[in-house]
Amino acid sequence: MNLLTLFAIGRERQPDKTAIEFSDMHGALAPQQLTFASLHEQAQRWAAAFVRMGVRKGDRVALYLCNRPEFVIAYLAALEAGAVMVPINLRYRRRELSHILGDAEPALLVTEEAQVPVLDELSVTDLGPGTRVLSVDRVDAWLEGANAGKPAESTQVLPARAEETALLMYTSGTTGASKGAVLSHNNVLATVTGLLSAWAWEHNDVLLLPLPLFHTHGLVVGLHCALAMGATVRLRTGFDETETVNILSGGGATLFFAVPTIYTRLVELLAGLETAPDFSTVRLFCSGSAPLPAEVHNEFERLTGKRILERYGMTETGMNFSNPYAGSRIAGTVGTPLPGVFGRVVDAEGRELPAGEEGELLLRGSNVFDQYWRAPEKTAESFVQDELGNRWFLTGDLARVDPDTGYMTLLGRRHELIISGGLNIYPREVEEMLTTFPGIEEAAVVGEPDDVWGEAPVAYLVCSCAVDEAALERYCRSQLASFKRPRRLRFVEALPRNAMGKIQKHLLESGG
Ligand code: MCA
Ligand code: AMP
Repeated sequence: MNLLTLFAIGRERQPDKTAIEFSDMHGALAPQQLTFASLHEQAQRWAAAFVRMGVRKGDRVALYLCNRPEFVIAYLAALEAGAVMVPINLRYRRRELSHILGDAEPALLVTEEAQVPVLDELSVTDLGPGTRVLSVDRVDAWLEGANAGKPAESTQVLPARAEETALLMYTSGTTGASKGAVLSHNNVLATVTGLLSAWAWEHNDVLLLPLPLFHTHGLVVGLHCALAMGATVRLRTGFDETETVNILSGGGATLFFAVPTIYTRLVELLAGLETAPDFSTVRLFCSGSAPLPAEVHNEFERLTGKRILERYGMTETGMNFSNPYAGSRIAGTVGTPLPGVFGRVVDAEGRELPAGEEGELLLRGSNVFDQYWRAPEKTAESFVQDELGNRWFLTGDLARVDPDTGYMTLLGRRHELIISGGLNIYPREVEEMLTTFPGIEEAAVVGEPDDVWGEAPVAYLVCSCAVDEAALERYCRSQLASFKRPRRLRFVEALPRNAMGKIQKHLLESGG
């Protein structure tokens, strides 16, 4: 079994049903509807072209695309061609792109016309000599070119085995540069099959999906489950409050998956309406990727009568814990392990702690990745073996299991990760970038609570001369994805350090 065989089960149930209903909230792309059969047929044509262009089994095919049907076609085509798909965050700019492309060395980079200005900034070295760039907006031209005069049998590819790699997903690294999590078909299948049963997916489900397909949440939790079940995805290029409320109250979706920031924004909108919209046809609202504040959880229920199901996952592991579909969903918790996932909370010495005590969460299960791409040392640091020889992944998340309910609460992170609107920011990366700006000698970036984004990065700067804030802002925008840009700058004489010279960030976080 591989991902394509799982998707075939969904497709063959009702090939003429709508797989993807797409509309672009920005109005730049035309609305589209694709049936399962036509999605499959196009993916096969694209796959044949990919193979004829030289994509071989195990090669990487990177996607730098917004949410649109062509993302799904290109992804399925990459799998059909036996390749590994590398999704890239669309907000990434030259420095971030250059790192990922240099590390993944894709044979193909599939993109769209709207991204050409960003890609134009890349040099040949950024891109790598072996990477060919294709725009989905010029698909006819390259399909024709690739297929001209080549025999059809040259495109036959052996189906991927379960242990072969399906996805290379980049996740922010504690050391600044992001690292690629290597996910096998098996890893992803484990998450998908676990969720299909845990959340009682049905083939007549309709999922409204505003989340980007370049992250696990949109791609695996959303798209994969729908394809496997033969359910329809209403794919959006982003989140629009009003359209969301209209679709959900108009019987247009049975499922809605989002990050806490989206629920915060929905609550704000709903609280201002004179009459509460009727969401009775939506059977499940899910939240994940960052902590859902209990206040938003409860307020959403008060306004809609619907209790959000909160779950917990990671790029490296797919989904791990979930509140129950049938049963009590407790605010501030992520519930219990999904089928086949094992969790253990340990102290600093790695000893397992009893329920009720706080420690780092370790995970194992078929869903857990095997290694970071081309980074054996980082891989080795990220796993420990127990007395029985089981390999546990160190999540870096601090957790406690309630001794009465057995539900887990996430308490924070061992590393300094900031999560803004469901997107990860590693302070070290921002700090390193800031100190390349003339006049900035030292920088410390910390997360501060933010009503909408959950957390926002704030930079404390030690400067040798006056710094032009507007110029610094422009510089940040050119060097970093915009969500990583510090939202506030605080100029200080010196950063607080301990006797070892290490910056004491907790003093900055408390405003000291
Ligand atoms: C957009 N902006 C942000 C963020 N998103 N700033 C901080 N944090 C953010 N997350 C800024 C832009 O830079 C821009 O700033 C301004 O907001 C408007 O941008 P726009 O694109 O219009 O924003 P939006 O469409 O309203 O986006 C908000 C969003 C989005 C829908 C909440 O951030 C989003 O899709 N977040 C979810 C990402 C996700 O799927 N995460 C899962 C990964 P300016 O105007 O200054 O330029 S984690 C995961 O997959 C794990 C496994 C898991 O458990 O799920
Ligand atoms: P990523 O590296 O993008 O895969 O993000 C994974 C991280 O998001 C996890 O290690 C958690 O810290 C965080 N996360 C995901 N879901 C939740 C949740 N429901 N509550 C709190 N944190 C979460």
